Amino acid sequence: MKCAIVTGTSGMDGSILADKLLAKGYTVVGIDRWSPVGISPNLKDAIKNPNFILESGDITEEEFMRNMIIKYRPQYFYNMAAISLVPESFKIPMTVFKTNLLAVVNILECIKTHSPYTRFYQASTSEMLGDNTSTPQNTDSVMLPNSPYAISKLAAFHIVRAYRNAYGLFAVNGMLWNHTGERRGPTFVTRKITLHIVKQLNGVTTPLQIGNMDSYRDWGYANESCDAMILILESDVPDDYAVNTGEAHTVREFIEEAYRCAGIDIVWKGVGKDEKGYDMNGNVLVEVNEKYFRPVEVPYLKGDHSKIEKVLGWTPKTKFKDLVRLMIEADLK
Ligand code: F7E
Repeated sequence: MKCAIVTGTSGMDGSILADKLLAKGYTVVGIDRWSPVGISPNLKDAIKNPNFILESGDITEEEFMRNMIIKYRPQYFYNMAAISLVPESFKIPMTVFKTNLLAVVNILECIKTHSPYTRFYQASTSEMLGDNTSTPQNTDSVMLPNSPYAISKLAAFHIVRAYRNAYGLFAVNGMLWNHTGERRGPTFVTRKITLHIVKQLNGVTTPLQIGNMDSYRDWGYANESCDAMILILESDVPDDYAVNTGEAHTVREFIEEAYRCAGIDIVWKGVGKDEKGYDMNGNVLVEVNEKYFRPVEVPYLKGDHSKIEKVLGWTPKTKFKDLVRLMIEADLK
């Protein structure tokens, strides 16, 4: 029976991957830190499956990870665990480098020494592009990372390539542009918006507090992004791929579309930190709050997925408006 280790298994991508791999008949070893609030609702289906094994531990613990690799010697290893909230990375940069980079080096070392046939997938990110606003972007674009998160991920990207080239490991990077869906964590902007709108529909009167609305993101549907990850790790030749939709929209557009799905047209008034979004009756629904501005911003992300389309046959299917709608509908439920 095929076995896959998935770190960060409680998160959006980790849990979707677990579900998809279990559906393919694999044994899935999900690794995540122990949580005082118990098992994540994202794992509600996986946990019922006898082929799912939940191991609690921290990927920064070298010996724990070595033991996991020796114990299971999996065919596949998906490294989805990371400190992934960009503004947070400015507050705890040392922890970010430990988790997003040093843990990757340790896992690769363990695979090289104890299980060289394990295929390793690294969750890489468009955030590495940073200040590079030329589009469309892919894995060959100039990387100008501008946050501890992005810098740690770029170093990890290169260490994966180096281990592939130096030791012949099947170690690959899936560079994903923003992706979201029903399981997105509530601190990321898309889910923060949809959850707040649903609260407002249920009577909450506090406005949505938002930061910079003018950055562009290329948002794909996480369910489809995870299909791409599996294709990348199960392909014939190890290589790095860019996964995105090739369309960019602003945070402002996401807000407008999400309210539209809830039957509300937003009217903007004011500028900069004084800007507010109103409904047709003059009620304030959205308010800019400087607290959510970042020390530096990644202004424009729009990807090129022609390589994965050509080599592995992956294409994005869910369009921006449908993605926003499915998130609102899921949160309404
Ligand atoms: O921000 C702006 C914010 O936190 C998107 C992670 O998965 O994708 C994600 O990184 C944009 C930024 O995602 C708020 O300034 C405005 O311009 O949802 P986000 P992100 O930083 O793009 C990449 C590919 C990753 O790899 C990351 O791990 O929205 N924004 N107001 C806000 N963002 C947040 N979080 N909260 C706000 O209130």
